[in-house]
Amino acid sequence: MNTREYIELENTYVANIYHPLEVVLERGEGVWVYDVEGKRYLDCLSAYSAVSQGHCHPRIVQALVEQAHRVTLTSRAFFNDQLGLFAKELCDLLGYDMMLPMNSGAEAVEVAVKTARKWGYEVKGVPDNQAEIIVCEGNFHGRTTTVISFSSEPKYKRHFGPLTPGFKFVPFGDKRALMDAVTPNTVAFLVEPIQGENGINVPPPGYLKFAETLCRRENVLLMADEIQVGLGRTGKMLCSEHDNVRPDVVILGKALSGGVYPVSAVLADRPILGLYKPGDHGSTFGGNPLGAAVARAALRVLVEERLAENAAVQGAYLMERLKRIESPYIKEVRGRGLLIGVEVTPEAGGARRFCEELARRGILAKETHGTVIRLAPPLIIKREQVDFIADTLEAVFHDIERQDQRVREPVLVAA
Ligand code: IF1
Repeated sequence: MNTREYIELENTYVANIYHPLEVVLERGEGVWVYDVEGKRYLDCLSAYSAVSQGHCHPRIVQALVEQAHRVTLTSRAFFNDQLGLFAKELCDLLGYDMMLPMNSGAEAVEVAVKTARKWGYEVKGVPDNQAEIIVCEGNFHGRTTTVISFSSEPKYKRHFGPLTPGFKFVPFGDKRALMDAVTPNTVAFLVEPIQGENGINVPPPGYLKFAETLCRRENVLLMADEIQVGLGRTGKMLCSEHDNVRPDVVILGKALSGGVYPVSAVLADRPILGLYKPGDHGSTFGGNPLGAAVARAALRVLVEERLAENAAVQGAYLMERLKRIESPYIKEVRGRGLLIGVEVTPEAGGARRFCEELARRGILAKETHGTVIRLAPPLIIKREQVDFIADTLEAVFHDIERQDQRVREPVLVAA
């Protein structure tokens, strides 16, 4: 089959929840992915930061295959020989007492919400069913019905009601609004250290530190959604580290498994996760030995290949190169480490057309919120590959400008 036939198949049998670029991928290796026509692309999306270790990393795939020949799923009605080791290695790496393993990011966010409420009632003494969680406008934390209940994006909520109550919105980065939103019933503040989906929005310096101090003073849990920005993506093991902040609750997913298997987790200290008793929560696949073995390998790769450090170095270099591109169509270049957004101006006609031209030239990038080209390549990326990204992006902007100029000029001549 060819590209068109694969696209027709997917459009016929799969619910239409995305607007993909018309590229059909069949193989991935490192920073490269290959389509069914044999064309090679540098993956600048990394499956939304899940494939930070690179596609099909041999050590992670090996862990998957070896474990798959031993046992894949036992349920947690019994212990298994991988989960405890994974939990200790993860907690030791990030400096927390305990973790609760799940599968998707949204499931881990749901656990964080349930944990904050449970802690609020059983420790803080909030009256039952009165718990409030503060979230930011422009947040993205997943697609389950409770999680979209606290989305500020109408499109994510429309026709999915009735929604879950108990959430308050504050503008992202606004210290005053955050302080004013806290009440005696506030149990948590849930925040992305950098907003990914909303356009790679970096908060003002000191905002997260302010939030941490406020939460400590008001006996509110600071919960950081590090699913996209964590695990080396922004140049630190956790994005919160940039602000020298230690959240009470850390939520992980995506690169926790290197994109090889769905693994997510919530980390916290014993006074919080120690509240759980048998039957309070559960999951068929949560904590399964296959995912645990894969995640152990994915974490080893992150640490031993010093991927956070590489993200810091290559990301700074890429940012510097992108900021030097002179184009009337570039409004702003922002981000941290290897999570970079190139926002285009209103005159540029949207980010999609740039992503389509980038794909034609062998760079896969995805637009977010219509005007931002998100660049998030695997953290293993090398200098010459970063130059390929920057060179190609510069050429695309200049070619599209010239093409638009030609379209405009004839009108001037005629007039
Ligand atoms: C989609 C976005 C990115 C996330 C953060 C939780 C989750 C995500 C900060 C939920 C997931 C994915 C989901 C996917 C596209 C992608 C995405 F544009 F939607 F927001 F990355 F920016 N917290 N993000 O980014 O994790 O349940 O998906 O494992 O839903 O379109 P999940």
